[in-house]
Amino acid sequence: MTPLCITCAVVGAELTREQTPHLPITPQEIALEAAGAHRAGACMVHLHGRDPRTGAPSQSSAIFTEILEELRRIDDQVIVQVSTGGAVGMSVEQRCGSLDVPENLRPEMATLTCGTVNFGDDVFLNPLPAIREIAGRILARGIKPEIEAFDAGHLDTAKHLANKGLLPEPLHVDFVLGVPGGMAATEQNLRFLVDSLPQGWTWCVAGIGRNEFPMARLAIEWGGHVRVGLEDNIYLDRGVLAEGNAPLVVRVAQMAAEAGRPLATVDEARAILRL
Ligand code: KMH
Ligand code: ZN
Repeated sequence: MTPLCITCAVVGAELTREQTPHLPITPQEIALEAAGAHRAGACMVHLHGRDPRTGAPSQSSAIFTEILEELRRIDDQVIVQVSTGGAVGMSVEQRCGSLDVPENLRPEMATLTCGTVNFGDDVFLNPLPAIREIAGRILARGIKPEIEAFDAGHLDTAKHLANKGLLPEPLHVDFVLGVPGGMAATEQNLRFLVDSLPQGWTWCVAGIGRNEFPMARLAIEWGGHVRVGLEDNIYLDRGVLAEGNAPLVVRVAQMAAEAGRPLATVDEARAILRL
């Protein structure tokens, strides 16, 4: 069985300290959470930035540089994937600040959302010209994109861009299911999406909120990969807050062990994801 790649989305853009006191905010806190997630079994971390004074989401290259400097000081192994989604309302220029870090800190992956989606009461805007622009910036830096698909049409857009030669195959896709306004986190929907993938593409699923562990279970059984983390879900059990990211990773690692699926090391993940 292919080893399981666990990605940990440690901070996100929307979560607040009012929702959970375990949210990391400063570059040091974010780096510590990322390293802890790696120790718990994740091979990759998905990173957003936060303004350390206010906690507001930030894609500033200075903040990403600080996070990555600190992370590399304590963990020089974990695969780094930066967000180019940022937060709703950010411009393409702002969102891509995460890509502009010194070369020695350059991430191996960056997200590329392939379509617009309602996002609660907001709209996460990703028109085609923006997708092409962000894709170009990711590829120009030799970074591998992870396609973020919040809906079925986003996968079709990724295929369209690949067919036009604007995205190199095989791609890696993260199905983000259960965002209010996006595609629901159901077994039927995930089956449809996985069956719609082109040959050789790899996939992972991020179930939002209470969908996190049920979706993880399906991915473990079906040979896909899993994203967990406070960005997507803050609860370990009903009403029980996860005391950081590591407990969420440990839960998925336990599920994988029960299913007889080994966890991917960072080197195995690099081979599986073709980094
Ligand atoms: N914060 C969401 C609006 C990504 O990281 O690429 C977008 C997001 C996707 O989190
Ligand atoms: Zn994100």
